Amino acid sequence: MDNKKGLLIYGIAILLIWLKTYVSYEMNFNLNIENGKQQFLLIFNPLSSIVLLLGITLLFKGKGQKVTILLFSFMSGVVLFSNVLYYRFFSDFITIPVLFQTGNVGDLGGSFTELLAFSDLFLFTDTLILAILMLVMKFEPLVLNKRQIASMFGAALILFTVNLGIAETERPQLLTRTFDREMLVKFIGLQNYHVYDAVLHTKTKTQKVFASESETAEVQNYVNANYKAPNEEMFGKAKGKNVFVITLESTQAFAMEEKVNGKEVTPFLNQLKAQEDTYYFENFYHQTQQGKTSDSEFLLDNSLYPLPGGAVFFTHAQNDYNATPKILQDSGYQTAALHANNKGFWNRDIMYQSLGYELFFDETNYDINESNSYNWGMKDIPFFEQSIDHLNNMKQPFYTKFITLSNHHPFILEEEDKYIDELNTNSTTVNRYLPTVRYTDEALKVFFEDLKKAGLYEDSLFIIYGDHYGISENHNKAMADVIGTEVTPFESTQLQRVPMLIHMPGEGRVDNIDTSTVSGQIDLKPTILHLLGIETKGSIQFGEDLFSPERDELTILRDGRFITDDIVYAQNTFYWKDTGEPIEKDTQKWEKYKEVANEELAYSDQVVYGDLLRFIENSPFDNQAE
Ligand code: GP9
Ligand code: MN
Repeated sequence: MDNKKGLLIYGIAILLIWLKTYVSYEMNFNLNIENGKQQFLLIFNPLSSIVLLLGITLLFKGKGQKVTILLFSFMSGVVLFSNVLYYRFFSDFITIPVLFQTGNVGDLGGSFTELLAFSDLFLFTDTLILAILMLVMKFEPLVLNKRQIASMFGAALILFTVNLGIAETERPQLLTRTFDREMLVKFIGLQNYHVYDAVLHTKTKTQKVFASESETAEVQNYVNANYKAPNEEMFGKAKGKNVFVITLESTQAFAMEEKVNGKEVTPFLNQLKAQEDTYYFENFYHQTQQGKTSDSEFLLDNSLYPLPGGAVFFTHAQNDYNATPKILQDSGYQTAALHANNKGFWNRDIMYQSLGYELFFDETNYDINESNSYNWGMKDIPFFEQSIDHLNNMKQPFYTKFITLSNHHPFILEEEDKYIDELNTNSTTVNRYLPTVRYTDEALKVFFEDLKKAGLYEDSLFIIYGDHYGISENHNKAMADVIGTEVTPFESTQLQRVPMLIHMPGEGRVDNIDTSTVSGQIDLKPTILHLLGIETKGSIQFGEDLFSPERDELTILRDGRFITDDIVYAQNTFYWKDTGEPIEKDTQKWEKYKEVANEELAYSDQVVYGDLLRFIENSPFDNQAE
């Protein structure tokens, strides 16, 4: 039988759907194409899914083939159309969970007709053209043998592999890290993104189905046994105060000790640290994994560990949480997150709702232009300056979280923002790092001055901490020059310390507080709540109040490394903390901590995977902070 006409129709179908998808990307979404490779990916990415879908139509014979070709072309229009509408309203792409979330898509209802545009008809023209062509050309369904059909699927797989391969050169670990919907759509295409989202969603759902209430009791027993009572003098010390949590992008603690040509890298933080009304915790570690900033936010607000792989902000945003902002909202606080970036990044727009942030000031709430943005976007100084207006409009007391951005890899600055010189090692990343840290330090200084002017400084609690490392292990050689010693697994672990300051203007110092306690981001939630006079006993959390006199000197990093007051455990080796030397014998004393660390991480993962907090009906915090 002559397949020519049929093949022609298939060819036209591929071209039309491809063209429609690409034109729609350009017309309807703001995908921030940064270079030629990204442009190529955008053009190329619809192809693999189109070939796959049309491959499926080949499994049908006769009329069925005709119908499925038209159906798939129409369905691809529906997928595009739904996303276009959603995007016009939310500037984001649809995820499966939001489809079931009434508060989100439900909002669309009223303005549905207003969101329609005449040009949307274009999304269905390919179906119309194909239908007409089939009639006019008297389309004869293709009759192919199994091998030919299989090769169509093979082609789809090859196309996708090539697509992903190129995308990974642009952003490594694109699928495992899952950080940004916009990036996923831009790099692997809208249809593939939906498949990816569906797989992720199904995996999460299945794990949840098998979780039970009895597991919750087990975890509850574990955390109850580890609960540490607050320091009596610190409990409630910040009651009723406004809270400012400031996340310092990529800032490691070592930077605070550095000087470049005689100039401090963090003069403002250093001066703040030296004040009577500031507590500086010098052995405070970040505990983030692939979710980077979002992992630090997860630790901060939940006192749960982030996940060993992927970003929990993406994978488990639908869980029930008993997060700090939610607890504080229940206690009469207004809560807000402020971050001048795309709100879908790290799935923040969705996750923040689960965590109880009433407001999210994202890039659309800031006046961002060429003169006040560089590198990743809005610079920290204008970000803080413009945040004052938002704060002025908030109801007090408030809980606010600020996420800075300027000190982000690749650490580039405009000339006017360089307060100190670059270093001179063999790594440009390391060389540029300290001047960008210095810039953010300046931004903090400006922020504090502005807060004073706005009358928002005095009656406040400030929590300032670094989110994660800025310099990865790839730069160990250059880092050895900076810290003056070889970066062994021990040193590398110690480099995971990030700044951590608690500042309460005008509050005198409480004696006998051990600020050298081994600690981490997991400890933030009970610390903050206790300072605000809210008891956390009985709640599921893995951290311990930083001020508690009963603290265990053990901090567990997400990858299984741990630190006590005497030792560091990294790469299967115990190291003495004071000398950094490996401990050669008599390590039994420390072995048990390996199990403790694994047990604790496993319990925390169980809470997240099983969505166990949904089994706890009444938050133990209800109505506590009068
Ligand atoms: C993006 C910012 C940086 O909004 O928080 O994220 P990171 O790459 O550090 O995780
Ligand atoms: Mn970060």
